[in-house]
Amino acid sequence: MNKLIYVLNGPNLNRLGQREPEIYGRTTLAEVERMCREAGSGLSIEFRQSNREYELIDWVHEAIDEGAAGIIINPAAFTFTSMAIMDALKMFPGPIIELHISNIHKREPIYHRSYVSPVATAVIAGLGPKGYPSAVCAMRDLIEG
Ligand code: DHK
Repeated sequence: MNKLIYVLNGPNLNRLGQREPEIYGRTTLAEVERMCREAGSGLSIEFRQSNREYELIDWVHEAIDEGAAGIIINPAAFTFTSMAIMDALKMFPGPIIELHISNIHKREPIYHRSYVSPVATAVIAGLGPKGYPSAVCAMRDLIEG
């Protein structure tokens, strides 16, 4: 049975490609999903996006209940606001990769303190949309050792 990983995306990422292209690029979320599935051949990938905080929390719980091997999460703006998402991720037994398209540490101070980084195995930021397939490859190494 293929190892299962969840790729979760937070608010406004459904607008990827149109939204602030100077920061996030012109690649759409559908294209990002395609890149993840290519990089993740041999893995089962659940690729989701929501603008609702509770839905992202429910999907972390689902990943726990489904025995997922790993979670890749771009919490977007919830990165800097959500203790609830942090608490949900704390319960996940496998590796967690926090992902940002932009280098949040190079941006305004409001983007510098992440609630997710303290519970993440690793953080990828600033590689643009290509950060997603990189995260999938890194996750494969973490779960296949
Ligand atoms: C995406 C967002 O929506 C912002 O709120 C974050 C993140 C950065 C990204 O770079 O992927 O700050």
